[in-house]
Amino acid sequence: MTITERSTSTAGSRRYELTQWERRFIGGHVLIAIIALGIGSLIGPLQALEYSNVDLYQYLEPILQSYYQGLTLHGVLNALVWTTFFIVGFTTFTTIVGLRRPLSHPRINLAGFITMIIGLLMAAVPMLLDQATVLYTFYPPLEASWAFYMGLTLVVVGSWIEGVGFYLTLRAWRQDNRGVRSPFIALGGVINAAMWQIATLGVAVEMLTMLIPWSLGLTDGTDPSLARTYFWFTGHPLVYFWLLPAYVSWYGMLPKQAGGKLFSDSLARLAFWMFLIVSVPVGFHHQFVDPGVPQIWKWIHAALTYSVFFPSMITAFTVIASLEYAARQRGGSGLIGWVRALPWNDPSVTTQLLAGILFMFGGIGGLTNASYNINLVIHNTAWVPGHFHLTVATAVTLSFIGITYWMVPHLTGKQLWGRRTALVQAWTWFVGMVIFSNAMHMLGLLGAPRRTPLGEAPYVPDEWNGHLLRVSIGGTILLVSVILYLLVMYKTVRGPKAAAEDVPEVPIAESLRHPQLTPVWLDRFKPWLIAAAVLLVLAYGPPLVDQLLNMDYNAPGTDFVPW
Ligand code: HAS
Ligand code: CU
Repeated sequence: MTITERSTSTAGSRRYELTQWERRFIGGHVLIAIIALGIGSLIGPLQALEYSNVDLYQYLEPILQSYYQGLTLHGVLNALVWTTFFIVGFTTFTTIVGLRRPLSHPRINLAGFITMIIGLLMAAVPMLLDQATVLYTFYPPLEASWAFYMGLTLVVVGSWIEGVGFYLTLRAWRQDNRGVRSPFIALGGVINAAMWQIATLGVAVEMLTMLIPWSLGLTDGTDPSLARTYFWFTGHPLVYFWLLPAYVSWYGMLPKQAGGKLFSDSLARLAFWMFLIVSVPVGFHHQFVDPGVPQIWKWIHAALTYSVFFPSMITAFTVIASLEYAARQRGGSGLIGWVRALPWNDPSVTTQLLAGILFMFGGIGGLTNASYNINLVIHNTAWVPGHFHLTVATAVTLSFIGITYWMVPHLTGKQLWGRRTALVQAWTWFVGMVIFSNAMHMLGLLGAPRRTPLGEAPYVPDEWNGHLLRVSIGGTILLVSVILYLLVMYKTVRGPKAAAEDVPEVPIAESLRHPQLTPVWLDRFKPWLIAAAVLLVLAYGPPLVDQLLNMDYNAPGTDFVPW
């Protein structure tokens, strides 16, 4: 095989300079994301403090009517809005910079972005008016205003449209670069967009055939069991839609920031393709206790869940190998001692390393959840938010924060303000989350329910009290961390233009072996899309047909949280 100069792939010397429009377009996504994270995270401590009986909600009326309205805003803004807007913005960035060419159809992407903003505004109004206090999973028979459902649907449709724009851009690049492996950071983003388009079919059907007609009064009742199946069809792959952009950074950027190379381009691609095929057919691991789903299908989805563990193990191996390579290049030595040689003084690196470390524990908790019999112990307890604050709220969110530490200065032509403040931000997040999530896991094991204002609960035994207090302490430390983050971003954006050499470059890691040596089958969509479709039909076809044949729209809606 001859490796041409043109095919230097993931890195290469030629850089792409973003146009002013591209900077503003990507920056617009990131700005909305950070505002959502800011508001959503400031609400978090209200819940955490409530656990030790400090009820700040009473002072916030009439802005927030209840614990549940606060919890809904916290979940929707952080888990849905911050993530989706950041991911679409970041994927626009990695597509353009990875392929070193502009979007092929920028109007398509612009239309997608505008659709997302309209959707966000539509969903925000009823949430703020307490007309959509249904939590971020919006399970019926809890009923929200039609505008909430329609708004969220538009956010998803907008992200689909932008996904089409990414795909068309990659296709145009491929037509001009036949036989050349697609640059990893661009390919990874497009695979994630494709996975998202398949995954969101579930929630799209739920919205269009159930929730929207129901909230408009066109149907009298609803079928909560069927709605949950549709929701988790999307809800589980949603967590990988959040995770994969962090993986793009861990594989394709972090090694460069640490002074090394990507250990294996092939393994990186393999992990992404595996996520494409096994992310979706596992949703029943959220429904182990649901009556309408036959036992055998729960078992099949549990088994498939273990297969989605593998790409994360591949990631742990490959990313840590890349980091070790980097650390040894920097003079690190020893079996574990090399870790100290990593650039811990770079806030963008430190955030992502700390995110990875906590993800190891999040992953172990995930496997615990997936194990059918153990799930019966922890389901619907505080253990579950303990798990997802290590995963989405740390592995993902802290990594995205780390990305903004170079990306926001890069987009605005500024220098990062307050490097030390940013480092304190990273460590306070880590420490706060260790305390918070450990206490939540413990509470879960002791039987404390999730989504419950435990400060008011009359049944709290003494043995929970220490953990409840630790939830509040951890939540307060996290509040400090969020405020520091917002301060760093604000000061950076408001700071003066920096000299070109002070503006961070885009870190794109070279692969240790030439990417052209990566097998062709790891660069082709078709076989993986076919495999994804086949597995999906096998894992969801029969149980879904069964549920559809037995569906009954007989549950009336309710607008309060009944537990
Ligand atoms: Fe989960 C519930 C199973 C991963 C998010 N999960 C949730 C919920 C959320 C969530 C939000 O089976 C709650 C939903 C709700 O509201 O009801 N989860 C898993 C499994 C995994 C997993 C098997 N979850 C995630 C990720 C999430 C996420 C990722 C967000 C981004 N989860 C479940 C189950 C439930 C569940 C059940 C239902 C529970 C119930 O009963 O309700 C796996 O994918 C985890 C695999 C991960 C690993 C870790 C690999 C480690 C790596 C780190 C490398 C280290 C580095 C740093 C780079 C095996 C890759 C090195 C640093 C140095 C200094 C060297
Ligand atoms: Cu899941």
